[in-house]
Parts: sequence; structure tokens; C-alpha cells
Amino acid sequence: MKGVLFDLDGVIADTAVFHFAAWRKLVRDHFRAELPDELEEKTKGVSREDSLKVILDYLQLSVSDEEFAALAAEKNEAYVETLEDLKPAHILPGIADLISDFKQAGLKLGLASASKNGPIILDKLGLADAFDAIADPAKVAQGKPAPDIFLAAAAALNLQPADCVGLEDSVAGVTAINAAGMVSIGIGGAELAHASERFESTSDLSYPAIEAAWQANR
Ligand code: B16
Ligand code: MG
Repeated sequence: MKGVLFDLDGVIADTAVFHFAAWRKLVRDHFRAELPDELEEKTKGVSREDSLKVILDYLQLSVSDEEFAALAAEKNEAYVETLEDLKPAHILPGIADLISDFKQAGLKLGLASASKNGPIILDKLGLADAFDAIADPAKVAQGKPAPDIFLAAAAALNLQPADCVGLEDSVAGVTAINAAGMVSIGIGGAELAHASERFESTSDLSYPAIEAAWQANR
């Protein structure tokens, strides 16, 4: 194991809930409709535009390209507003220690988030210098569940996919890591059964446990 590729929302910080809250607000304001809880998983790890498609499909609505762009922009504004007070205290349990243990062991760290807000969030969390590479989701051909963002992060670290482990909280993200030919660590419930190894929460993660998962599944 030479590199660890982190997802951001739901792995490093608990921002996943803010994303869905912003979608819910948008749908209430524009369409006077409520999104069911089940839709949250379907938008996790999925790009802003793909998430909006999932939501419009659910509502059985079609909108013009202009309205689509305006809705995506409005959701992002609402989401970014909720990030205003984000600080290091919002790093999920165990993640700060995990990052420092990996760094001490000389592993390379990459960010493989679908979020275009990734760099701002890392900055607010005080983690901007912790990562050796941040893959740009705007520059990959296909979002999660395609492997592109994880392959881009490994390439930016000059590592082979087989030498990397990916950490994810979403169904689409675990599928992306597996498709990239990496060992996948799922953080969450039974919906992540396709991960090489699954942990219930970030506080269950440790460097030895992840190294062991890589050895067992490489
Ligand atoms: P943005 P991750 C993903 O981040 C979120 O899980 C997903 O809900 C969101 O739609 C996507 O980022 C795009 O985010 O609108 O900020 O560009 O989990 O891949 O770190
Ligand atoms: Mg995530």
C-alpha cells in the first residue's frame, strides 16, 4: 500500500447532509415537493448535474437547459452558504489522526471527491496541506460510479491503482474504486456490501486496519 485516496463529503467531513438539505430546499422552493430519504443515497458521490438529473427524474419533470443550469447554481449557492461556519472541529471522528498516521508512514494522500467545492472545504478544515494531490472533478470525463476520479488521483500521485486504497461513504464511490482496480474501504451500512472491507463509521478506521484490508484484498 503506497497511497490512500480519500473521498471528501461523508468521509473527511459530515457535509453529505448539507448537500441533501440544499437539494430539499431547492425542490421545496421551486416545485413545492418533498424529496424522500431514499433519494439521498442516490445523490451521494454523484456530481451536482447528475444529482439534479436523479431529482428531476424522481419528480418526473423536464426543464430547459437554462433552467437546469440555474437550478444547479442555486443549489450550490445554498450549499456553500451552509459551509460558512465549517471548521476543523467538523472533521469526522478519527480522520485527523488517520491522516497524520498515514503521513508519518510515508504514504501519499490524494483527494478523489466529486465536489467542485473540495479545495474550499479542505481549506476551512485546515487540511489543505495534508494532501499530495487533489484530483479535479471538472477535468474527468465521467463522474462516480465511473473510476475516472480515482484513476486521476492515483496518476497525480504517480502511483499504480493496485498500490492504492480508496475510502468512500457512497454506493457510487465504492463502485468507482472497484472499477479503478483499487482496494475499496466502505464507510457506512449494508448498502456498501460491494466494498473490499466495510467499517460502520470513521471512528472504526485505523492505519493497521486499512493496511490489513489492503493485504487481504489486493
Ligand atoms: P459539488 P464526494 C460529492 O462529494 C457529494 O457526495 C455529492 O452529494 C455532490 O453532489 C458532489 O460531491 C458534487 O458536489 O456540488 O460541491 O460540486 O462525496 O465525492 O466528496
Ligand atoms: Mg462521499
